[in-house]
Amino acid sequence: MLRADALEAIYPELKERIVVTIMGAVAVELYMLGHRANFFYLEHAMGLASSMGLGIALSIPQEQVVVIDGDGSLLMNLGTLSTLARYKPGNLLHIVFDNESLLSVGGFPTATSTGTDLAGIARASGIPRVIVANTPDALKASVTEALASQTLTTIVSKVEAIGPKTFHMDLPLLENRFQFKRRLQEMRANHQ
Ligand SMILES: Cc1ncc(C[n+]2csc(CCOP(=O)(O)OP(=O)(O)O)c2C)c(N)n1
Ligand SMILES: [Mg+2]
Repeated sequence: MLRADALEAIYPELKERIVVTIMGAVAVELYMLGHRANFFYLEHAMGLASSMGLGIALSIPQEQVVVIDGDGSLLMNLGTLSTLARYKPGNLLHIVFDNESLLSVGGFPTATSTGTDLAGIARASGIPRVIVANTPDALKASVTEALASQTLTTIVSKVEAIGPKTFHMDLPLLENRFQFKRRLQEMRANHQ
């Protein structure tokens, strides 16, 4: 499946939720579907979108947080799975798009192209719900189920190593950062 199609299928579930993505192709694909102040595209800090999502999920337990990760990014920070599993926030959904490639920097193959199984690593790390969803419909159903389950879930979706034609986003990092921070503050205030 194309990741752009997968994102389109789940966009209605993402729209109102706190979303943290890795940098590069997937950030642009989500941005092109419609930017929201509750979306943050984590540039530079490769591998740490799930760590940031964990911190937000723990500090705003009334809101659901969705992390959009990549195979290369997750492989760089595998310890995040054991940390997520240790704290198990029920309001966190971790989606990993596995294109077996460092697509955003030219398409070098990652270890998932030679057999590393990220869903298996997530299970062995203690993530309570781990789902593999390889079609847009299956992903949409898994996302809906995961959000309803109130249980920490990692969904791994194999996607083609195809990205957007342009990586241009008319949204500087700092603008996104301040906009997102203000939105989180509003969300927290709504629960006080
Ligand atoms: C510490 C660090 N190393 C390398 C990079 C360069 N870099 C940016 S995106 C990326 C690839 C990310 O791969 P993946 O998570 O699989 O996402 P994809 O590009 O395939 O969507 C790399 C290597 C970086 N930004 N930071
Ligand atoms: Mg990748």
